[in-house]
Amino acid sequence: MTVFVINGEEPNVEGVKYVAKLLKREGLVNEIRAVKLEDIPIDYSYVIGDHSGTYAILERLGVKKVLSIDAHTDLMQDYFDHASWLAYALKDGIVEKASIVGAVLMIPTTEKTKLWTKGVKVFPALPRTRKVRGKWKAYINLKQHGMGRVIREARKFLGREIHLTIDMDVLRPEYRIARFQHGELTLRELLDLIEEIGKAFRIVSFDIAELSHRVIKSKYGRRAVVETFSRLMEVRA
Ligand SMILES: [Mn+2]
Repeated sequence: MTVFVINGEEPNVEGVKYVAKLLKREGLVNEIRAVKLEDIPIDYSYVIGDHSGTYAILERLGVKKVLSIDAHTDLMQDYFDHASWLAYALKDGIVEKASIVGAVLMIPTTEKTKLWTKGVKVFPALPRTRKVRGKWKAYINLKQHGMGRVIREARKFLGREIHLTIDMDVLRPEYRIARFQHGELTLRELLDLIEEIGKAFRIVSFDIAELSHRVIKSKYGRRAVVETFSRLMEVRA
């Protein structure tokens, strides 16, 4: 049964509550099971507000490999929030390996911390480079290398069983779902990506994150959330 995690600031809380009703109306969930961050039950599908909620879900599930589809890498290290939860999860040993697909921001350009080179592989949406042993190297990215190559590389790195987390801000700005900066993917691309991930991996559990009040007034956003959730339910193990 899908769990709706009521977390984050007021705009996120509003977003999750709205999406819960939306998915019920669409017949995609039978009842609304809403919980607070401290009461997360073991399940396989979650809808959450602030992306930092994924930390609590992973801690609860004990899944150590994560595939994150996100416009941001969420690898900041200043304080715990939606922009740093993955770095904290890696540091705290909640997550062993993570791959981020579709990032446009916060992409590391140097190998200063071992965390990024050992535990993380980033596959940006667009061409990007980083410095490896004094030389600039290109990241494998969606635009130049394609979805198939990116998924193969992620699969090699993570193994077969994963938790899949989707930050809805990975979609282009016109979808207006998340509070902060959106990324580069169209809904079509996101749905194809989910489809291909479903073939290559066993998705043990998943979550959809960074919903906010903006989705209430966004026709494209509502449609994107409904279709993304429904596709995830189809491809899940
Ligand atoms: Mn995120």
